[in-house]
Amino acid sequence: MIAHVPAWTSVNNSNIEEIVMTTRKYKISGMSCSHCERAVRDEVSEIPGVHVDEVSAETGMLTVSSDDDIKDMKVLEAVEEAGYSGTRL
Ligand SMILES: [Cu+2]
Repeated sequence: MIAHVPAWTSVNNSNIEEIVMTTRKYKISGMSCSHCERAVRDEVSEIPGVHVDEVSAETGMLTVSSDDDIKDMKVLEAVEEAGYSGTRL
């Protein structure tokens, strides 16, 4: 298990509004190497407001976060666009 420190932990210094992050995990099948990870990362990163925290061919896990709603359909469509299939965990 790789410990992951979210990118936003050091970002929020504002007292004006609290930023609530949503994190979702997906299981992706078919990824076998770093090129697969890159393909998934690139496609999912194109979804406005969605940040890819982690994608691993080894575990088949995709973790994304957003300060807005995350639409599973959009994420899974992007995964399919990259050539893989995924399910929400
Ligand atoms: Cu590959």
